[in-house]
Amino acid sequence: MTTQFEISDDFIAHENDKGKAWLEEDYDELGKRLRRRGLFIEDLTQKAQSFRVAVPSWGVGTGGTRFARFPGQGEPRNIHEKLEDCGTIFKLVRTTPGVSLHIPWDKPEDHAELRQFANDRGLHFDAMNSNTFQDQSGQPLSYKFGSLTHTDPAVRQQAVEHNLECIALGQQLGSKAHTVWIGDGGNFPGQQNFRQALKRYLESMQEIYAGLPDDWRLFIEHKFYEPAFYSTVINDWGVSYHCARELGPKAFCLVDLGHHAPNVNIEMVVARLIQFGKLAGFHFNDSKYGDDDLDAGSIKPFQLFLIFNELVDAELEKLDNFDPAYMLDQSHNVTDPIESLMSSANELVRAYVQAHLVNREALTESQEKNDPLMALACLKQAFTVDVSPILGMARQREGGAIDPVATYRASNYRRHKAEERPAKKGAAASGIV
Ligand code: PSV
Ligand code: MN
Repeated sequence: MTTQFEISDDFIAHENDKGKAWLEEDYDELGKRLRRRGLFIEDLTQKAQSFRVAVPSWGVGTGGTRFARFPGQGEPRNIHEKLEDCGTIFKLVRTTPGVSLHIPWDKPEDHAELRQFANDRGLHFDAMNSNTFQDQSGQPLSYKFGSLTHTDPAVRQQAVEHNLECIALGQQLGSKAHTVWIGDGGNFPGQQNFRQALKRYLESMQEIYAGLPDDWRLFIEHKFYEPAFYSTVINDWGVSYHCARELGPKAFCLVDLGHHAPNVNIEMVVARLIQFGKLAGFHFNDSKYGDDDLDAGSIKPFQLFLIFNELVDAELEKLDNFDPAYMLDQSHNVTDPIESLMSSANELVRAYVQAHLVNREALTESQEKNDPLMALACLKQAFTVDVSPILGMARQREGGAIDPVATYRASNYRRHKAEERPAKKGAAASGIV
C-alpha cells in the first residue's frame, strides 16, 4: 500500500506559530473581561478541552439531494478512507475522536483490522447505526413498505436480525450504543393502521433490546416526516419517550435537530427528556425548512446555545441518568465535508462554552421574581460573548490547529486525496442519503 498523505503535527505547529501571538493577546483580553463577571477563563478552556462530539462516517462524503449529487474531489471511497478523513478532522480540532458507523455502508471485512486502523489514528467507534430504510443488494425481502413495523412478520424479523448484527459488530469494534432510526410510515391516509404499526414497532424493538449487552444503550431516533410524507411511526419525542419507557432502562431518546416540525421549541424537548432521565443524545445539524442537514449553528445559533443552556444546567446539577452522546449528522452538498464537520464541531464547543457563561444565580433570581427582561438579558449576555480565543487556545493546547480550516486549506489535503483517490467511473458514493 502506498503511503497516504497526512497532515503532520509539525505542520500544524508551524501554522499555529503564525497566529499564536494574536491568540494570546485576545485570550488575555477576554480573560480580563470575563474576570469582571467572576469567571475564570482557565476553567472555561478546560471545559472546551474536555468537550467531545462524534463524527458520522457518512458525513465525510459529499451528500446530495433527491435532485442531484455533485461529487467532490478526493472523496473517500470506502470505510478506511472515511476513517482517514475522520482522523484528519480529529487531528485539527481535537474534539472528535469518536466515529459513528452506519451499517451496512461501513461493514468491514475484518473488524479487528478496522478497529486497529481507527485506534492508530486516535479514533474509536461511537454509536452504531442500522439501516432498514433502504434495500441492500441480495437482501431477500424489501423495506418498501416498512421494516420493524412491516405487516409481514418475515420482513420484521429480517430488520430485527439486521439490528442484532449491528450490535454484534459494534461489540467487536468497541462501541457502546446502537441508534435505530426507521423510515417506516405511510404516504396516504388510510395506508397504515397507526396503532398496529406502533405495536409492531415495540414488539420488534423488544427483540433488539433483548440482544443489547448490559453496558450498552439503545437510542431511538424520531423524525416527523420523510421518507414517509403523510405519517411516520416514530414521529416525535413523545412517541419516542413512550417507547423508551416501555423498552426499559437501557433505552433512550435521541434528538436529531432536523427532525421536528417547524418552530418546535427543541430546547424544551431537551429539558423534558433530561427531566425524565431519557435523553440519549443528539444528532447535531441545522435547518431552515425541514431535515436540511446543514452545518450546526449555521442557521439558528441562538437555538443551539439555548439547547446547550439546558445541557449545561443539567451538567452543573449533576443529574442522574444524564450522560448525553453527542454526534453530528449532516449532509454536505456544496462545501468540503471536512471543513463543514470541523466548523460544526467548533460551533458546538462554542455553544457549550457560552452556556457556561450564563450567570445561573441571576437567571434563577429573575425567574423567581418574574422578570422576563432580565432573564433574557442573562442568556443574551452569555450568548453575545465571542469565545473564539478560548476555542483556539483549547485546540492549541490539545495539539490541534488554532484555525483548523485555514490549516487544512494550507496543507492541500484535498488535492493530495484527489490524486490518491481517483473517482470510480459512474459510482455513486455509498451511504450518502
Ligand atoms: C435520518 O434522516 C437520519 O437523521 C438518521 O440518523 C439516519 O441514520 C441518517 O439520517 C442517514 O443519513
Ligand atoms: Mn439523524
